[in-house]
Amino acid sequence: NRSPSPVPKVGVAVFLLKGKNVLLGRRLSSLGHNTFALPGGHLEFGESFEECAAREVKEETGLDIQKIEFLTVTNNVFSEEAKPVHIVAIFMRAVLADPHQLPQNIEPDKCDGWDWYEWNNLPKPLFGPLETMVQGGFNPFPSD
Ligand code: 8DG
Ligand code: MG
Ligand code: MG
Repeated sequence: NRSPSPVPKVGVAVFLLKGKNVLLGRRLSSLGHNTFALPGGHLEFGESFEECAAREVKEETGLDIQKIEFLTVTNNVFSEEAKPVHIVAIFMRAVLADPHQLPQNIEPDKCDGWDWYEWNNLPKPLFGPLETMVQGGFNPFPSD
């Protein structure tokens, strides 16, 4: 039985910012199981990064976002997995279109639930790619 050669994929993850807080959820997927991660998912054919960010946040949390901006990109090779995964991760930031809107856990098979966490007091363990960025001093907030 031939399985196709694995190829890199593109992931888009969103730092949804509210005051000093970011939205995180504990992953229930096998990749990064039980770690806290940003909302996000895989880029679909023909999508812009901004479109993918808005779609994935809506699909996973029900939230509508605005001021969607590109922040950075990282290269993530999960070579320890049973099925190795290689994901080029695009990191965006955004804010709520309606600051009063509350996150819903729309994909309960993939996420334990969404909540706001203070940037200076992030939960543990963070999803690997996010942990690496935080360790490196990355800050998603506008600098002004
Ligand atoms: P989809 O089927 O809805 O398209 O995908 P998904 O099931 O929602 O994908 P995902 O794993 O949540 O996100 C895609 C990839 O993006 C993920 O496997 C690795 C990469 N990624 C990071 N950091 C983060 C993060 O903090 N959150 C999310 N959601 N993905 C991230 O490198
Ligand atoms: Mg996701
Ligand atoms: Mg998704």
